[in-house]
Amino acid sequence: MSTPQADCIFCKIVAGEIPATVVHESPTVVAFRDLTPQAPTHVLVVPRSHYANAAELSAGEPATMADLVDAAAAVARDDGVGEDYRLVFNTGTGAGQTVFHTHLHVLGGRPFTWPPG
Ligand code: IU
Repeated sequence: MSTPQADCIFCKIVAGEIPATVVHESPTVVAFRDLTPQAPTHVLVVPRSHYANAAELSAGEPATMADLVDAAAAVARDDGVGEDYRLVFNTGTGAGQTVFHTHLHVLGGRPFTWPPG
């Protein structure tokens, strides 16, 4: 679904109905700081349209998926972590997804290990 969902918190942030610290905007995406940061830079890049996860966005609006990645790179550059950052899409509750509006985590500003937890 690409229409706003009444019960979706990220749709409300995109609409400006819930406050967020927005760091980047374009006609297709909004980026804002995560409320519970897991790194010095922790920003969520979301499409303005509602899709439940990365695969649904890619199928429905492939160009916007590229916009998400481009916005993430701009956010990392603007935060001064542009050489070393991690991009994450959690998909499904078993993988840690808690908000079912596609969001790309941009994490940076500290070392990261692999495999992730
Ligand atoms: P997840 O991949 O679905 O687990 O990520 C959801 C993220 O959204 C998580 O890091 C939360 O801290 C973050 N978040 C937020 O920044 N603002 C909110 O109002 C809510 C969740 I709800």
